[in-house]
Amino acid sequence: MKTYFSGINPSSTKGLHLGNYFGMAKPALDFQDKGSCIYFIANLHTLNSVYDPIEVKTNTEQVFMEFLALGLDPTKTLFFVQSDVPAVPYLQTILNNVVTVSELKLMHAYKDKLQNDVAADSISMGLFSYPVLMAADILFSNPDYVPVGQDQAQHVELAREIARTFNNRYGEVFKIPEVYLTKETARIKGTDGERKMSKSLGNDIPIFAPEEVIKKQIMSITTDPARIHPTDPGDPAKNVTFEYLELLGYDAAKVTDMKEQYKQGTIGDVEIKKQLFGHFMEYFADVRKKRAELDGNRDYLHELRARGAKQANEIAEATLKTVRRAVGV
Ligand code: AQP
Repeated sequence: MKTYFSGINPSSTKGLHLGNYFGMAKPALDFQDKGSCIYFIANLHTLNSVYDPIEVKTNTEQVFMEFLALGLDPTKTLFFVQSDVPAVPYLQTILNNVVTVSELKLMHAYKDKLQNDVAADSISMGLFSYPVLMAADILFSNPDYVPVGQDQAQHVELAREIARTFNNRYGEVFKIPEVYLTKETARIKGTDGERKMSKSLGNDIPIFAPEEVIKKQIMSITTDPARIHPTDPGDPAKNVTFEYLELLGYDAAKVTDMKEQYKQGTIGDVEIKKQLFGHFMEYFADVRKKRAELDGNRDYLHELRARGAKQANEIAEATLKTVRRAVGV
């Protein structure tokens, strides 16, 4: 049976967005019936961007609930919180020695910061070395596949490289995991219609936010800039609203019809966005309800978290024992 491993960084108070859902959560959750799954909340990674302890704690609990609401089945899947498993950062300390600074300088999280005019010397070690922590996250459970969105594929590649280097130096310890990308949904565009949907860019549509927040985000979607009036002909390819409607399985004939009207200038952007908003709320109605129910059941969540921690610790400690023996500590 194949093993699947993935996680999410609870770095925003807004929680999971449409990009996280189609890029990672949905494909990852679909594997629950096909193999053995290990999914986690990467709250140690959050520390490289969120400095308010209350926010870190609240976000962690929130995303934990959201994953469950989206369909994570704890009877099938090992589900845990990263900070509950200290063997993982211990493993990172060891893996730091099988990766070079020049390899880390090629990682997009670091390069993105530099592109945003942040001075290299002011970037924290946490951010710079987070791909090594991610390698430790992945490698401790020796998974076969890591389902992620396109932006994280490079980090999985690095984890593979780290595992290869480690194995060459110390003998076969780690399985080399494969990245799993769902081609059509690996990079969901943000509401600006260009960049990747991201919590930090503010171009996201959060799934569990209050209705008015979701509505505001949808109504702010950038559409064909050449179209000033609803009666101007527009280019559907320049309006990401249509992509979202298709992604969310909106009636295909209606989408085709709306695109035609868009080209002819017989439908307004507001009308299309209203359709998307209504459909979005309908599509996620059940999971939003489930999330609210889970929120009222804190004892169950604590019990689940403790159970996941126990199982993940057993696996991580066994791997760490092998790794420590291999390196001689
Ligand atoms: N727009 C996206 N399209 C497809 N997949 C995406 N993912 C994120 N955005 C998209 C995938 O979701 C998983 C969890 O992501 P994460 O939150 O841990 O980290 P991220 O990729 O850095 O997500 P954000 O929203 O862009 O966060 P910030 O702004 O904090 O950096 C990953 O598998 C990711 O690929």
